[in-house]
Amino acid sequence: MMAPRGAFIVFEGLDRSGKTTQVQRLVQRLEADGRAVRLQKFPDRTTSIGRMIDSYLQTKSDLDDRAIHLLFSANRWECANAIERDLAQGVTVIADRYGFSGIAFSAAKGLPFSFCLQPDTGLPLPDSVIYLTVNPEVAASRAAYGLERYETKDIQTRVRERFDEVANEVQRRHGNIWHTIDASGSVDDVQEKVWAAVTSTLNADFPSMGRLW
Ligand code: T5A
Ligand code: NA
Repeated sequence: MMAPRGAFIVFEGLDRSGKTTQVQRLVQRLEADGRAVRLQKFPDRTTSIGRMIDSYLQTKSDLDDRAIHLLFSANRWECANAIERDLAQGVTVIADRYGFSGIAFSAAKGLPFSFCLQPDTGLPLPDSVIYLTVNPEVAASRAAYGLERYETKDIQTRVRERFDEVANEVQRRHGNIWHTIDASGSVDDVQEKVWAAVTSTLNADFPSMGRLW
C-alpha cells in the first residue's frame, strides 16, 4: 500500500508573533513522535531570489512594490516542487509564512487584493493555516523589533487588517482550514494551543493536494 501523503501546515502572523519559536518547537515535538518532518521558511533567503528579498527587507535595496511582490511569489514557486515531492513521500511540511503573508503585506502597502492573489494561483494548498495573533503593542515589546522594513506599529496595524480579509477569502474558497490562535501568552501556553490545532489536522483524513486560489 502507498504511504499516505504528509500534511502541509503553514504558520502565519504579524512580525514577532512568535512563529519561528513555535515552529521550531513543533518540529522537535513531531520528530520526537517519530514523524518525518521538514521545515520550510518563507522567504527562503538562501536562493538567488531570496538574497534579493533579504536585501530589500534589510533596506539595503529598493524595489517597486509590484516587483518585490512578484519576487516573494517566485520564491515560493521555486520551492513548490520540493514541497510536493516531500508531501507525496509522506513527509509533513511545516512552513514558516507562505502566500497569505504575501497578500497581507503587499495589500497593506496599497496594491489591489486581486493583483496580490494572482501570482500564487496554483501553489500547493495547505491542509491547515495556523495564524498567530498578538496585538501590535505586545509584538513591539518583543526582542529586536524594528530592525527590518515592515517592523513599525503603523504598518503592522494595517497588515493585521489585511490578514482578516485574507482569512475571509480562504474561508470562502477553501473552507475551514484557517485557525486563529491568540499568541500573547507564554511560549508554553501558545505551544499547547498550536499542538491541539496541529494534531486535529494530522488526525483528519486529508484529501488529495489542493491548489491555492
Ligand atoms: N513578507 C513575507 C512579505 O512581505 N511577503 C511575503 O510573501 C512573505 C513570505 C520577513 C518579512 O517579509 C514579509 C513579512 C516580514 O515582514 P520573516 O523572516 O518571517 O519575514 O520575519 P519575521 O516574521 O519578522 O520573523 P521574526 O523572526 O521576526 O518573528 P516571529 O518568527 O514571529 O517571532 P520569533 O519566534 O522569532 O519571536 C520573536 C521574539 O519574541 C520572543 C522570541 O524569543 C524572540 O525574541 N517570543 C516571545 N516572547 C514572549 N512570549 C512569547 N510567547 C514569545 N514567543 C516568542
Ligand atoms: Na520568523
